[in-house]
Amino acid sequence: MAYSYDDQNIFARILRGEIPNETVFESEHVLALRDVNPQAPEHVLVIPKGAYVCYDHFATAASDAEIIGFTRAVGEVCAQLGLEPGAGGGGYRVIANAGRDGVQEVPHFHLHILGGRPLGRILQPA
Ligand code: DGP
Repeated sequence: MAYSYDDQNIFARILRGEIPNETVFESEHVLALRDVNPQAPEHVLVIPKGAYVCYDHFATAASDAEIIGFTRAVGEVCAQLGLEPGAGGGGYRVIANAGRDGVQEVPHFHLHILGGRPLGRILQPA
């Protein structure tokens, strides 16, 4: 799938240092930051530094190093926030919105990590 990437999107601007953010983790390929409009006590966005529009774009076009780095970053963030159920945390939910039906607002791939309270069912009935 060919995607065109808008380099003026808000996360591209954050990655260029044009807009401040509350960083919780950073590595060669990844930035994790607190969501500006948190939906739970813990709400962190994990974004690749590369120019990928959504998850399927990242999954098909990113290098192995980027994909591994991204996946490891999710683990690091969960540990840092104390959410890991296997380590006594309450658990969490990971969400990736994509496109129109997924109600993706920012066209730079990101995972939401949410936790810190019971999150309810994943979807409401249509
Ligand atoms: P979505 O594209 O619908 O998966 O969600 C985009 C999220 O990005 C939304 O939860 C709010 C967050 N967001 C939007 N603008 C900013 C910003 O300038 N800074 C931060 N930290 N988060 C933002």
